Amino acid sequence: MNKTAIAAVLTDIGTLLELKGENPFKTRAYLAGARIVESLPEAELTQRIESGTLEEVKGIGEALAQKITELHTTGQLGFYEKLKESIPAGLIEILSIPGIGPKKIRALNEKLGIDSIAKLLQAGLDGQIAALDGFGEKSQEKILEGIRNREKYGRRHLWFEAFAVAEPILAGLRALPQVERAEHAGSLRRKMETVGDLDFLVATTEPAPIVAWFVAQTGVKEVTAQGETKASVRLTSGIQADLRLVPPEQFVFALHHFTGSKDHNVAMRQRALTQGLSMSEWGLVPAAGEGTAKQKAEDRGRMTDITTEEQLFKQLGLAFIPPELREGLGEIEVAEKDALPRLLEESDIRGVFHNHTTASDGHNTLEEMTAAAQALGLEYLGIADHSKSSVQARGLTEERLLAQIGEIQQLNASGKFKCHVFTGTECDILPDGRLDFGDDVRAALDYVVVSVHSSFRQEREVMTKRIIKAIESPHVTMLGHLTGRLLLEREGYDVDVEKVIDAAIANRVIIELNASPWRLDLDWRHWRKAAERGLLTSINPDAHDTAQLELFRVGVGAARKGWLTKGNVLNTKTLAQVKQWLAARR
Ligand code: DGT
Ligand code: CA
Ligand code: CA
Ligand code: ZN
Repeated sequence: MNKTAIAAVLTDIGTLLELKGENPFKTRAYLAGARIVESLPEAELTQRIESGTLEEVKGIGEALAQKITELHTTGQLGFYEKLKESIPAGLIEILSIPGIGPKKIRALNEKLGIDSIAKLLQAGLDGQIAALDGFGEKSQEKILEGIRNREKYGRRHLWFEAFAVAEPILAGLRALPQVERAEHAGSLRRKMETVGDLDFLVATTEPAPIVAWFVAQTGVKEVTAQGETKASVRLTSGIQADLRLVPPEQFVFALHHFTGSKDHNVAMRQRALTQGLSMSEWGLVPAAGEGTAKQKAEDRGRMTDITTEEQLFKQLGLAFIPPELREGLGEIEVAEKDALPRLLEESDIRGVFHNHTTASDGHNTLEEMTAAAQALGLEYLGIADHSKSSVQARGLTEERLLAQIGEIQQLNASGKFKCHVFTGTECDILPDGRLDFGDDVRAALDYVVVSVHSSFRQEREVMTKRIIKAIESPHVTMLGHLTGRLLLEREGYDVDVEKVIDAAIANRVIIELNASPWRLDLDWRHWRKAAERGLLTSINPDAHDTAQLELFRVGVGAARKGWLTKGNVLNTKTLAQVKQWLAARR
């Protein structure tokens, strides 16, 4: 099990213990342990487990070290399984509803006997929840909305979490001697922000042992289908995974087909037909009733030469279409003219803005964050801790911010790190559109992110005006998470995105692409058009610890889906260029 999966289990244990009403210290130890595991480099974790030195890490005691080791080596944990069995399944299911945590579930269970989502819904509709001590009308509505959202979003998963589950499975497949080629397909390969199920595709002449491995691997909870050339399993993470096995000469056609999207596939088939070809997961063959027998034979000969997707697209007169663009949104027409953009790549990113430290709600200090950014090879790191109105996030007062500016200037001057640190803030946009810090304070910073963190339920017009007012203020560099959505959890605020984009372009303000896998905000669907109209973005990890700095990679995936190129993204500039750009903007 990799560190992300281990951290997820530890977090789960913390939550379940809280649900059982265990000692809060115990609960917190697991949550802290999860954060520590997440922040350790993967290689260090492995090395420490192998050498038995995990307990030397601050915050990891003997019991925790044993559990992490068991998870890492076996992919399972007896303690965790027993814990889950000891709690009614209905209560665990309620945990998946946003807006209701373990403490509240316990209270509802004790006072109203609620032990299932159905009973929870009924109690909410009857107004019983609102009447309880410590709940009220608002939290009842939040719970009901959570239940409705859960139905709406179904059982989808964040791309990032699905990817963490899929990577080791793909590696496992590739390590099997019978496997000639193996790839991810489906929405995971297309980097959709959420994923319904995992799709794996394998080229082989000997499928049986591969199917046997797939259904028996650690992490399989249930085998839902098993045949000679395909299998489906449900994993302990709740994710469903499909495996398909094809002969090597069919692989590229199957890979294209199962990568999708459906809309892209439909358009590709139509295009093939206009050329007298029938395209499917099996291959590309002359359409029935077209051409002479001789021609068909020749075509067939030609098709077997196709072993890569590049060749497949070329055969249909198209430039290679990267998987991220295969959404049936006009990519085929552009590929026909060989006019697809050269998409942004992870290696284009030279620094990251919008990151938090322990000064507000981050988990690592300024120096730790800088060291981590440098270790990632980044030339610069932009700090942006919260502003004073975000009290729950320990937002900085003017005085604390000025002190932080001094600290950062000192760090830069000390030459301790090659990575340059930019001073900044994530300044709250107050409900009336004014900013939490005044002009003079903002002017003292290298850059300013402005974000909405309160009064989410304002009317569309009020919210739109509020954000535009902030954009029009002096000393504002970029707008943070434009819609405030939390994927699979909460819709964004009601806001006229197009109008906000217009205002940003007019005022030369950047709209960030928040790379947090829970946000990916602004959504990729807006970017192609916005960038064409001149909007600049910045891929911002919004990191709250050192490990999250690397989330810029997830943002690059979303940017690629939005057809963005290096030129559309501020943080592809060199340090010298960024300094110049920021100076010119002030
Ligand atoms: P997901 O799993 O809901 O996030 O989305 P996908 O795109 O991974 O969909 P999935 O797993 O149902 O199927 C994988 C790909 O297989 C899909 O993107 C396109 C292809 N495919 C599946 N069913 C059909 C179909 O009925 N028609 C066509 N043209 N393609 C299909
Ligand atoms: Ca899928
Ligand atoms: Ca599937
Ligand atoms: Zn924020």
